[in-house]
This record gives sequence, structure tokens and C-alpha cells, in this order.
Amino acid sequence: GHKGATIWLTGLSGSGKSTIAVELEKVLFQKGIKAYILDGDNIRFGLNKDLGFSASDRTENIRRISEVCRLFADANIVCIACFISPYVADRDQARAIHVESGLDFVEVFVDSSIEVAESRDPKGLYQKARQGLIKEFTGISAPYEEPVKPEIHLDTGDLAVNESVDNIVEYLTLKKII
Ligand code: GGZ
Repeated sequence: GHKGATIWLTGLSGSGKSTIAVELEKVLFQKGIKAYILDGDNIRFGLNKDLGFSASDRTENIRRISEVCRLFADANIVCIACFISPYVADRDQARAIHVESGLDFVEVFVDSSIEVAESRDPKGLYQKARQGLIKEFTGISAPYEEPVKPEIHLDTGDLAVNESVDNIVEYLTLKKII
């Protein structure tokens, strides 16, 4: 059997976090590994529906999510977290919460330029942010602090989705997480 772990995808809105997560989940499922995706859709409308996008709300968002990820990982599930998580300190805290419990934490920088992310804009959020209709939008009017030493750095302007997923699976295999 495999151990639990948290695969933490960080990057701009539109960088490709969710797309990669869904494909990764499929590959893990085919290998008989239980995985579960946490993202804005299942967290920000439930557990964290009291939180917005101020710096302090984002910090609390990531703190609660980190604790939930730890529980999944502790239950031997590979938890795939897809959140912008724009602050280095918040991601470091997420890591610390896992390390304290002896659980693997894999930070994956889903890196796309703001130009590429903005050109995708599937929900029209960048356009709204440019118009000033959404305040504190990451990459436009709120910061994104790039990871300093992520375990994996994916250049999604360059890599196909399956190449990004292969990259993650290879790492997890190499580190004997799966
Ligand atoms: C960034 C925002 C904002 C603002 C709404 N800034 O592309 P999406 O729509 O589906 O993903 C984004 C999601 C980001 O939520 P997170 O929980 O990942 O953010 S954080 O980790 O910073 O707490 C976007 C949408 O919510 N969204 N307003 N102002 N993204």
C-alpha cells in the first residue's frame, strides 16, 4: 500500500492547476491509489464560505485547507490541493503542518505567465479584474509570491497536461510516496 501525502499545486488563476489535478487523479486511480482533489469549488462554498480574498482571509483559507489536507494524508489518501495560495509564508505553514505529523508534502509550482493565464480566462475573471469589478485579484491587483524551492516546477506554457502529470507521478514514485 502507499502512504498518504499532500500534493500542493500553487499558481495563478488560469495557470492549469485544476486541469493537471484532474488528470493526476485519473492516473493515480488507474494505479489503485486513492486520491482526492480539494479546490475552491468544494472548499470556498462550504467550509470556507465565510472567507473572501483579503490577505488575512487568504491566509485563513490556506490554514484551514492545510489542516484538512493533513487529515486526508493521515488517512492514507493522496490529497491534491489546488489553490492559488499566493503567500510563501502560508505555503510554508501548510508544509510545516504536514512535516510535524510525519506526512509528505510536495509543493508544485504550476507556473504560467500572467499573459498566458489571462489569455485563457475561462470565467472572464481577469477581464472583470481589469475593469475594477473584482478587487484584489491575484496577478492584477493582489500579489503572487512565487515558490522559492518547490519540489516540482511545471512550466505550463511549455508542457502538455500529460507531461506535467508524468512529471509529478515520476517524482512521487522516485520518493516512494506511491
Ligand atoms: C483570485 C479569485 C478572486 C480574487 C475570485 N483573486 O480561476 P478560479 O476563480 O476558479 O480560481 C480562483 C479562485 C481562487 O481561490 P483560492 O482559494 O485558490 O485563492 S487563495 O489561495 O488565494 O485563497 C478564482 C476565484 O477564486 N477568485 N476572486 N480576488 N482569485
